[in-house]
Amino acid sequence: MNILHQQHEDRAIGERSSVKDDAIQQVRARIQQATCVTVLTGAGISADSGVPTFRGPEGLWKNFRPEQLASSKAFERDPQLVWGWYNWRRELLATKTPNPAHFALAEMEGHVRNFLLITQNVDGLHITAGSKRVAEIHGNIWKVRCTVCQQVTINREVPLPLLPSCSCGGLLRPHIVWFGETLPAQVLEQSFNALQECDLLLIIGTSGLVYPAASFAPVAKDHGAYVVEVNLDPTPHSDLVDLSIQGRAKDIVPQMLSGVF
Ligand code: BV8
Ligand code: ZN
Repeated sequence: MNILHQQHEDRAIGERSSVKDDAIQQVRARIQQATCVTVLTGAGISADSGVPTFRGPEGLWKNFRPEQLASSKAFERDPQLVWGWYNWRRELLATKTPNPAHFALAEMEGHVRNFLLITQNVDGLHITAGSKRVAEIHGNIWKVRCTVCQQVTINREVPLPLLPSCSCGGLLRPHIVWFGETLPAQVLEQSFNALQECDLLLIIGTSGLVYPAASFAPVAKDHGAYVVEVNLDPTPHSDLVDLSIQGRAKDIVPQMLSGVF
């Protein structure tokens, strides 16, 4: 790389980082002004904790299409295979801890009167980081539900028996929303209210491909919210949002909140 090109490259990097710094400064100002903040997170926020994302290179679905495992049809067909997969993820997650992005959001919650963190993640890391006002719209991998009496219990046993059963004798399943299953009405209503009322929506680490979560940003935008996206790669939302900041959540999110409160 010749000197000129190097200088040009440095200038571009310099320019890019100054653009990013300006963007982060703008978000800080928006957070300071905001009275109602909603946050939407996806697998990307947990990537920096070593949790594989769904569509990333080490993505969970690398070998399996989502429908093959995360669906009631797959569970009816072969509950042992589905439980084998969820046990593998539970063992992996049992060794993972929240990263600075999770902690920054838990910190932020303490300073904003109207706040809701909507997550697509089932890893429970937001709650572990101290977030309280959380809507886990796709469920939680540490909860199980009986397919007979529908009782929901928290179970952090690792590993679980391959076909875990309930006290009533019924087969347990992960208390998770599978593809083709509707989201619980309560968290959907809570989420849509927060999207319609917020004056700032932060979208962090999601590819924006899975519905209904993929429809949330337009709802907030249509109700006048300022929408900011933080993601490693561009997404279908990047043209819709007011500000799209590319980078790692563990770096960008704490910067967005530093010095604000
Ligand atoms: C339903 C639990 C009623 C399981 C999950 C409309 C149009 C088309 C299809 C549909 C539609 N409506 C419904 C559907 C069908 C389906 C759907 O959306 N299919 C998709 C594939 C097209 N939706 C459903 O089935 C939903 N139910 O709608 O019921 C109904 C039913 C039938 C028909 C009509 C209506 C249920 C969806 C929920 C399924 N369960 N999870 C489990 O976890 O085991 S979804 C699961 O996948 C996750 O929870 C998450 O939602 C999604 C993965 O997306 P992301 O989290 O965004 O992760 P991904 O890897 O894709 O992206 C990570 C991003 O992070 C990347 O952009 C990357 O660049 C970035 N990143 C990486 N590292 C970092 C980073 N960013 C920052 N920092 C880093 N370090
Ligand atoms: Zn039962």
